[in-house]
Amino acid sequence: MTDVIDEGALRQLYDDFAAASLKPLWTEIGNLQPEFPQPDALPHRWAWADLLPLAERAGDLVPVGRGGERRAIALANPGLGGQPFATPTLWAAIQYLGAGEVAPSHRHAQGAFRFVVRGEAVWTVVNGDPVQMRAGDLLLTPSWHWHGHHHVGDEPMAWLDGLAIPLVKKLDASFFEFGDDGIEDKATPEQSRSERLWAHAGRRPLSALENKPNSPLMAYRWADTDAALAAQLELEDEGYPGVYEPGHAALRFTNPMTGGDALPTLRTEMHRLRAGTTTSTQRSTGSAVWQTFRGRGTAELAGQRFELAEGDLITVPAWAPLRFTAQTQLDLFTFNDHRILEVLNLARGGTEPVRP
Ligand code: GTQ
Ligand code: FE2
Repeated sequence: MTDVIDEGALRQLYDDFAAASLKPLWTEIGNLQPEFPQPDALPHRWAWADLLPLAERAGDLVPVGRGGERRAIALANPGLGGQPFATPTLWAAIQYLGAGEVAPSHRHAQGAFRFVVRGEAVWTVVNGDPVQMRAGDLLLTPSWHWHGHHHVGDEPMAWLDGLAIPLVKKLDASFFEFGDDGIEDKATPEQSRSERLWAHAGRRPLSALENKPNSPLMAYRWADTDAALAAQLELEDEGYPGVYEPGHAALRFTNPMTGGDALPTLRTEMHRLRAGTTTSTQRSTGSAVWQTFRGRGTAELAGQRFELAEGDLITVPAWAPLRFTAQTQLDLFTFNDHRILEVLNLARGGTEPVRP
């Protein structure tokens, strides 16, 4: 290399790189290989009190049916350039169905779940199995399972949808197929067939011994989640181990066949804080969405404070330090992409201070 750089020749080199569809590393390295995660996604809060009236207006103005498929309104992270993505990998939406409405059956490569803040008037029919959606329940729609939703009550219902839509888009792995224009089975059983077979903790039916990536259990009921969280805090009161950290009960929704995550692309958890508890501060690679189910509190996220009331949602970008404080008993649902990071050996993080 010569000592004196020929600026004109250099500019010509860069122009020729561009003309040849090439780009040098040395001008981009800070963006491409930062010392620690530099997410575009921003910490952000969506208040349920803002989301619900907007969903209701969509209910009045926008029919639900074949083509648009769902009256689902996505959280669009303000750092992601207007894309309908809560984080670079996670789709989170409020979906709304009015009395008697039907969202037609379809299936897609993207795995999905529903989490219900309020109501019990909707059944989601998963591969022909009608599954009631009630407050506090987590309902699964694994990849390539047929699903449609039908409303059988008088009061409209809104709930949270989570899907790996952004991840599957980035991986160019999307497939989609329309099903019946209605749904296969409009029955409204108390229990789905999947629960009758699989909702018996620690007991797997001998008819199904093959491990599958998706949980065969489509509904994780609030009564069971509530009891599991309450037991952790009771044991803490009695001086026995089991809570996640002091005043903080937590559980993960798992595939009863494997004990691993209920869905391969989305980790789902429920947390309960006693009134007055402040959690440890944690951060990690990958991103997350949290929704308040019951109670009030505060999230401190990368130096910002967000007040949380019932139904409120926050997005947690990669490496952003997060801790919660509970004003009342605080029940929080969360989903994230950490399982993907684990599979790829990219998971890092923990309690602050975290060394990269
Ligand atoms: O309910 O099937 O929020 O397919 C996005 C895509 C919901 C659904 C969404 C979907 C669904
Ligand atoms: Fe769907």
